[in-house]
Amino acid sequence: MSDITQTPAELAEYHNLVAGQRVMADSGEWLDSFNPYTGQPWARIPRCGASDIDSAVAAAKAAFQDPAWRGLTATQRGKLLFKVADLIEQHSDRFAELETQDNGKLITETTPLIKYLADWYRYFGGLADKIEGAVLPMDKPSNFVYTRHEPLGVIAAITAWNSPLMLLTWKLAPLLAAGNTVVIKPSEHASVSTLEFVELFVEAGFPVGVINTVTGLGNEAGEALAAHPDVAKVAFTGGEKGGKSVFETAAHNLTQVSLELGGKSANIIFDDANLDAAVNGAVAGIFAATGQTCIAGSRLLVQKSVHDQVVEQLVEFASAAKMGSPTETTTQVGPITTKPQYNHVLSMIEKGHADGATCALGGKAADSEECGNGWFVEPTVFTGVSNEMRIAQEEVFGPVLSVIPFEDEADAIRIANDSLYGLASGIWTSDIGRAIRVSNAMESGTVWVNTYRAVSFIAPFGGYKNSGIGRENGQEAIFEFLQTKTVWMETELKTGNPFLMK
Ligand code: TXE
Repeated sequence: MSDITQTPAELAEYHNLVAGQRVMADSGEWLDSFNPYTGQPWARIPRCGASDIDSAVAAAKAAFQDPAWRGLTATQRGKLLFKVADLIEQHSDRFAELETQDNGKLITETTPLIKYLADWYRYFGGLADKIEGAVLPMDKPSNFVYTRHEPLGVIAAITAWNSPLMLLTWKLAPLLAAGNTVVIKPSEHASVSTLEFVELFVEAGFPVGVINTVTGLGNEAGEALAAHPDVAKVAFTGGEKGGKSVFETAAHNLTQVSLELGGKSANIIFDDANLDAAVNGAVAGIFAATGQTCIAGSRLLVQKSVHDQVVEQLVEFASAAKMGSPTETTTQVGPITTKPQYNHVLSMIEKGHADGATCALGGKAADSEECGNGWFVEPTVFTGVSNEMRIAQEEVFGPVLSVIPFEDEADAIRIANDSLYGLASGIWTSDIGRAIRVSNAMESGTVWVNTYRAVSFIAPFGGYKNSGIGRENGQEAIFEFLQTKTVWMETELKTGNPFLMK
């Protein structure tokens, strides 16, 4: 990402949506958006600053108070979300192509993934009018007391580059169902799909100002948004560093936060597992999406008795993975999305070597003809990794696997939980008792048994420990964007001692 003010005419030009208008940055400045396969800029997006954020938040605040939105029933909000779902299905191929061009994720993954997002809008659209308060069985018989769940106000949705529309949807569907308005700040590395996506909400009939976007750098647009006093909550997906910064910034205004951060997930293969399925799951965990997922199973814990067999199968499988253009349907491993991330992945590989791990596969940048001018790193497997090494403790966010041997169940649990992170874990075993015991012992928000990298609108998702705060997906996700009001009514008017608590 380079910041530029003059742009060649052939770059596609995208604008933000603020108060129903398409706008550029007040400064007139732009940022290039790169295609990771060509290594070249293909579009440009506005580089917003504090004044742009002020306008977008003001629009969202006005919309929150406007009867055009505030006056809708939950059922009506739900129907708007159903329309969005239909529009997503109609246009999903377009968004899949945009996202693949902008962040290099395989078209074979973006195509079904974007279509699947429609289900999030149907699920939360349906949930909108099922959020019920309660009449409380009071201990004070003359009081009639009930609760209501009310929206928070303006939400700042700050998203990452690895799956822009999915990460956005995990926030947008519940927050809109709950009746909030939003200012979206997509990643500066992959904003384009979001800027087109919000058009669907305009077409579906969402009132002006309910959905706004601001593009720009994290330490400019992102920070100004998190610091804005009229933002009620920041819903963030990104790295630990950005997440901590948002948390600190938001604290000044006591703004609420939910954070979906990184991980160093343990994928554990026991010797009683179906090894073909387990190796398949290990590949899915680390080489799918070129390892650029928060749930990457980047630590593969393998029981010593099957270690060599697993490593052999794994290396054979991964070495056959086809790298190439993300738009080709036969490609299995695409480019790294950004140049800084590419450099980071290579630097982590250096740390693996320096700390004494054995490189069993890959271990360097890939520059074959199929890789074009893209930022490619070979699928990499380190063996002989101990859990203290930096490649076992720090998030790589790339196709780099650390294989760590273990003795027995207790040893596996100890190593798996010896991490600052706790987003997800995987367990491969055919022993049901072990599956339950180890699942219970995992310090992670998600545990997959005999599967990996599965998500759904129905299933809560979020991190233990440094992997985050709050939950996305599932019914509880809507409560991230609601606050409870308690209403007290006295049914027998009386006067008493006003100096005592009633
Ligand atoms: O993410 P950032 P980056 C991890 C991965 C990667 C690292 C950095 O390990 O190497 O994070 O990636 C905005 N105030 N993940 O730099 O910076 C930013 O503009 C407000 C994990 O791309 O966290 C973008 O919109 N906003 C991850 C968003 O935060 C700020 C996905 C995420 O950017 C900000 C991607 C600030 N101070 C990377 N700083 C996951 N959990 O899936 C940044 N932003």
